[in-house]
Amino acid sequence: MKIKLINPNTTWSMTDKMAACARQVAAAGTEVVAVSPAMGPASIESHYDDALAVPGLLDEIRKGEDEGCDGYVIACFGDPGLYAARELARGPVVGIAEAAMHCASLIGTGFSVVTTLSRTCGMAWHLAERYGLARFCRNVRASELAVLALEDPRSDARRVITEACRRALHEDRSDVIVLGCAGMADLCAQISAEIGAPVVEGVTAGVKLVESLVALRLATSKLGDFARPLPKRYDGDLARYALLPAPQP
Ligand code: 5HY
Repeated sequence: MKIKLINPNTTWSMTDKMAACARQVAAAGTEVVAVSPAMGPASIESHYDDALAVPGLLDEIRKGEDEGCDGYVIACFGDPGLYAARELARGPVVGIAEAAMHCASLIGTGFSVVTTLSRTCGMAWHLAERYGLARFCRNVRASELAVLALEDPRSDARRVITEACRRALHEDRSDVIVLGCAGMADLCAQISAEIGAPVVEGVTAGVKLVESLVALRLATSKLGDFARPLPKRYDGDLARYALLPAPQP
């Protein structure tokens, strides 16, 4: 099977890092294709960034449909464009926040999210609510590292994030940690070993969830909200997003 891992920000070093993590857990028969869009924000740390990441993300979904991708992972902890992507894609589409939070809810009584800047904490709480997992979410903590600081060896990111995870276990009554950024994917195993608790990150969780859904021959239902968008005119720079009617089966 072919799973497309889409990093919605345009920082390819982060895309390559998360692709390596994804390929470590992918099954032998699973090809992971990892991309960043040709346009969009270099990092996603606000609602503005989140909105501007979506057109480029949807371009990658549309290309994936032509490339025969079986499923998709949206590798940004805000799960930008998740529902729009589900309308376009035939196969399953999973966001990394959704994947990580669901997995964390299966292995503990409560999780803390450790994310980047404080201003992104509200989004994490919103997603826990949206996915029906707020009762498992004990807290959302910011490391106060900017997303791109995770790409800078001088940021001491692993130590800063590990300390935030340790505090979360002691202060939040959490027994599982969720890493709140795709750029933290490579830190997961080391942090888990250092704090002595399960640490879930959404890139690998997302790949295995999509793999399982495809193996179960489960795809997004097109009977309700996730039906293909209606053909219509889009004006200005968005004109190229007009969709042809779905090919008849
Ligand atoms: C992410 N931003 O996973 C999110 C993390 C965040 O560019 N990739 C990003 O801070 O929301």
